[in-house]
Amino acid sequence: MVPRSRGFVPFGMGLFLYVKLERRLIVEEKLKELKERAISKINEADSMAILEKARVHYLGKKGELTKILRGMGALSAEERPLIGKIANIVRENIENTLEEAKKAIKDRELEKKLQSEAIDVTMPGKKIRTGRRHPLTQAMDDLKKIFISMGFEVAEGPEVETVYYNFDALNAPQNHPSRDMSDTFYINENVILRTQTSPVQVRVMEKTKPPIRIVSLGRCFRNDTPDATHSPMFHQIEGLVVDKGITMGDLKGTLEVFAKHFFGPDTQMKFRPHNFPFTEPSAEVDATCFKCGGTGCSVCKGVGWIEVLGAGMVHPNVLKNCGIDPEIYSGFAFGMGIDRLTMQKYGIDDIRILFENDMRFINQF
Ligand code: 2NL
Repeated sequence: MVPRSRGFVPFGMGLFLYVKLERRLIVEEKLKELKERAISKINEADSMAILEKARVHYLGKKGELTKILRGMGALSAEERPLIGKIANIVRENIENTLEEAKKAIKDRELEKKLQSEAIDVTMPGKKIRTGRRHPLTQAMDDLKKIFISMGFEVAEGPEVETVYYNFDALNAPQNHPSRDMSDTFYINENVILRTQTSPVQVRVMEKTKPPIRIVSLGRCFRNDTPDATHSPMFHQIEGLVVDKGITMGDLKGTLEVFAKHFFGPDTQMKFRPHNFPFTEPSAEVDATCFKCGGTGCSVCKGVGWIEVLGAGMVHPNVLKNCGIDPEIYSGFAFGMGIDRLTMQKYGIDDIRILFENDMRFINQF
């Protein structure tokens, strides 16, 4: 109860009380104003960074709320808890608003992210273009598999060869027509593009003690003018077996097993006498047509047989040239054109299309 004895203490107590009340109201007013400003600022914020800036500005150690509370020193001991309570409520209000704004911004950012990363599952997919093996590669893989299953190893050698490995070592006479410039690509007098895969076998025989059981496959080259049945580049597979006691019977048995695997289990074989410089005796080998089985069709031109390979017993001179004693060892060899077989198998009527890399062609296999 404040005594109001105006006459006794003019202005004294009344003014004092009024000023004190005024100070408290000013602090309260300031707190209220701060709260409103802070809340409206927070509600305007559209990023976490702006929110954090606002938090530091209003509630931080050097922030506006602290500044106002420092002014409380001028208040009396009864007033301070009251203002303290109000200040706490203001702080709580601002903090709650901050939390809500934070959550709203997070939600909005998540929504934005989800929208930008949304996948339209109804959009057409991108076509995956898978490659495929060229029909010649398929044929070579098939051939390798069959001969590997029979105990052969695959040997490789250079496509650029010497005249020695391609002709001399293989017992080709000096005047053999295949040596001619018009039949063979010469790099120089002694170096050529191999015309067969036999030089690979010569190289293996030179450095391997029998038993030898190898096949070699790959590109060969002849100076032919391209047409439907000739290409200056073509593919061969050759096989070679050298051991003690190898006979023509081993050759026939091996080729028969191969033919039944490659052309079908009912395939029959026919040996016709022939002549190669590197084998003696030599033979050309026909198989019953894989298409008609021997009754005659367009693939076998009505005869029921197709010529598939050349073969024979390795000429003693070839063994000698490779450092193998023909009195102790004997061997057989055979050679086959892969391109023609592939063409017959798939009904391809022009060899040149195998080497044009036209995807419309390759995609059919
Ligand atoms: C054919 C005929 C043949 C050989 C290749 C050969 C290899 C050596 C020794 C003896 Cl190292 N012979 N190979 C034998 C006979 C025939 O190929 O018409 N090929 C398409």
